[in-house]
Amino acid sequence: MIDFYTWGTPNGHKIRIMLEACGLEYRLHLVNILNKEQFAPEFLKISPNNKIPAIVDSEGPGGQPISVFESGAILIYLAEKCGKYLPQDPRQRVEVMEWLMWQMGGFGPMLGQAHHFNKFAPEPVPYAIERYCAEAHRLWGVLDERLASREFVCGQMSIADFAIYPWANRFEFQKIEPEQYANVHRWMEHMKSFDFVQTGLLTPEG
Ligand SMILES: N[C@@H](CCC(=O)N[C@@H](CS)C(=O)NCC(=O)O)C(=O)O
Repeated sequence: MIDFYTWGTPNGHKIRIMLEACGLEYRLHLVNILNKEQFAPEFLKISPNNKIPAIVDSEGPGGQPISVFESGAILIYLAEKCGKYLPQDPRQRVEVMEWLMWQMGGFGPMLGQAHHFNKFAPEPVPYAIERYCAEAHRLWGVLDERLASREFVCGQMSIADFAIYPWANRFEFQKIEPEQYANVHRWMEHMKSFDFVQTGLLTPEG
């Protein structure tokens, strides 16, 4: 059994999509980050950076429990546990790692800033809005180019798709119209057609 600590945000959604895609049994624990529940001492024991998502797998390596924080690490852990969505072939595997790291290091953090300055900042900061909207467009352009010749980000469906999709799906917070990026738009429509993706996005946010 996997205890899954989450909230209704893109980083949480990506893990739920993976759990659903792999058919893993899990218990959902909502950590209300608006109420600062991520700072509770019990939660910090499994997620020392006070952020969702985190998991505790009662049947970790050697049959012993293990906790994992950081969504990229959780996706890799679950992919290795299930033997799915992370190819064994070294060249294919490195491609999935590249695009997972692209999401973890760029697409997520930069779009997170766009969300903040477009939706949540207490006052408008034009320089920041311009900077992060421009970066959002640049990143969507990179993804669009990548998807021009592929059905999924790395050919076959992988944890890279699960990591990237929930961020793309928040396009309105980024002032992006997906139709502007035809290949991303096609891929998003395809991703959305999977029941496990739909369920993965269900976690409430307040
Ligand atoms: N690099 C982390 C980022 C996680 C993250 O930013 N989580 C946000 C919600 S999407 C959070 O828990 N924020 C609460 C806080 O910063 O106090 C990951 O990918 O797991």
